[in-house]
Amino acid sequence: MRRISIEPVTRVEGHLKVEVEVSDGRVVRAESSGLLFRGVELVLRGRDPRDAPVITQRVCGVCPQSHGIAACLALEAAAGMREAVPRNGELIRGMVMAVQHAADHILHFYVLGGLDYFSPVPHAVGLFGPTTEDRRLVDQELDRMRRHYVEALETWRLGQEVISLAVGRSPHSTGLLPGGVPLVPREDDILAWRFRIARMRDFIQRCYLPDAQLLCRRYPEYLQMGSAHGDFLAYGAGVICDSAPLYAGFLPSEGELHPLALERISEGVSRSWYRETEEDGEAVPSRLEPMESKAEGYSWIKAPRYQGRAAEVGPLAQLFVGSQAGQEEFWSQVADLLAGAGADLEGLSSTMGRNLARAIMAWLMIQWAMQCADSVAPGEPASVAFEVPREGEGIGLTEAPRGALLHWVVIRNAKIASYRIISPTTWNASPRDHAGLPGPMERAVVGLPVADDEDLTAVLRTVRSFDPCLACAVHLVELKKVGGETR
Ligand code: NFE
Repeated sequence: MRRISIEPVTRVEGHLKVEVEVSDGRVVRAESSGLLFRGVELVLRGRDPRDAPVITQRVCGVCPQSHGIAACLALEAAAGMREAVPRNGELIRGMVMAVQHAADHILHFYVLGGLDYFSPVPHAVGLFGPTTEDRRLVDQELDRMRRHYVEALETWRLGQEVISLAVGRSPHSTGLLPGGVPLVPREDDILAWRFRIARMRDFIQRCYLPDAQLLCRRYPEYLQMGSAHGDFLAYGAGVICDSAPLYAGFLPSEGELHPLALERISEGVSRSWYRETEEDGEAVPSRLEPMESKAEGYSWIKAPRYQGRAAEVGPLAQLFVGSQAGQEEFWSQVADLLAGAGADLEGLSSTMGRNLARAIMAWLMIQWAMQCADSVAPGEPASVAFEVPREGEGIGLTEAPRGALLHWVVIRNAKIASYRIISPTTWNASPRDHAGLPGPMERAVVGLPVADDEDLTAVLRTVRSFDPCLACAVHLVELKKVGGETR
C-alpha cells in the first residue's frame, strides 16, 4: 500500500489537496481536502441585506455572477417580491448567467482540465500540459487545438464584455441588485450583446464541441472510468425565463427523478474542521489550528448530503436531470452531440463524460443566452425598487457553472441575521460524512489505475473533470472569545 499526496492540485481554483492510497496499481481510498477557509457569511452578519449580492460576488472571481444572482433571488424571496421583478430583469439575468456558464466552460477545456490531454505549448508538461507521455492527438490536431486555445481566450473575453455591458462589469458586477437590473435596455445594447453572443456561439459550435468530442474518441477508456456512482442534484435556472436548458431535481443512481425538496439537504461536519455543535443552525469551526483541533478532520469543506446521499452536481448532473425533466427538443440536441463523441447517456457518468457534458451545456447555454437577448424588450425597465424587509427569510437557488448553488438569508430588524451558502464544489469535493460515506470526487477516483504505483495521470484527469473551485467551496469561519482567548 502506498499513500500519495497531491498538494496543491494545480489548474484548479483555490487550494485543493487530494490524497490517495494505492494498492496493486489501483486507487483504493481517497481523501479530498479543502485547505483554504474564508468567512464571507460572517462578514455579512449585521449588515444591510443589500450588501449581500455585492459581498458574496467576492467569494470567487470565476463564478461571481452566480453568487450575485443567487443573493438577489434570496433577498427578493425574503421580501416577498420575486414576482415583481420585471421580465426584462429576469431575461438579462438569464443571459448573464448563461454567458458566464459558456465562458467558464470554455476556460476549463482550453486552460484548466483540457490541458491534461493537450497543451498550447509544444512539449509542455505540468502546469501547461499533460503530466504524462499519454498524448494521443496527432500533430495536425495539436496545431488546431493551439489555434483554438488562442481563440478560446478571445471568446472568454467576449463573454466578460457581454456581462460588463449588461450588468456593469466583470468580475464582481455592479448591476446585479435585488429588484432586477438597473438598466433600461436600448436597441443598441441588445445588438452589442447579440453580436458577442453570436461569436461565442460560433466558437462553441466550430471548435469547442468538436474538440471535446475528439478527446472522447481518442481517450475512450476515460468514458468508462471515474464515475462518482451516479447520484445527481440540480437546482435549475432560478431566474424565471422560458426555455432555460436547466431543470431541478434529485436523481438517485437507482431510481427516477425526485422533485427538489430542500428539507432533505443536510450539512455534516464530522470530518471537517468545525465543531459538531450547532449554533443558530450553523456548525461553528473549532479553532485556528485545524490539524490539532480535530484529529479525524481533514478538510475545511463541509459535507452536504441530499437524503444522506453524496450527490454530484455540475454539467453532468444538469444533463442527467435535464434528460428526465426536459422537453423533447432539449433531449434530441443532446443525443446527437453525445453520438458524435461515441458516447451515450447511460454510460456518461465518467471522467470524460463530465468534460463532454460541460461542452454540451456550454452549447445549450449560449443558445439560451441568445434567446434571452432576443426576448428583451427595448425601452422597458428591467428593475423595480427593492424595499428592505424588517423581517424575512429567503432562499435563492440557481445553477453556477460547476453546479447547484444555494444562498439562504435570514433578515431581522432590517439587517442580515444569518447567511448561508452551499456552493457546487462543496458538494463535489466534500469529505466523508458521519456515516463514512465519501464525497463524489473521493468516490470517483477509487478504482482508477496508477501505473507503477506512482503515475497519477488518471487521478488528476478525474479530479479536474469536476472543475473544482475551492474558493467557492469553503465559506464559514467564526472566531470566538473563550475565557479571554480567541479560538
Ligand atoms: Ni468559484 Fe463556483 C461555480 C460557485 S464552485 S467557481 O461554478 O458557486 O463551487
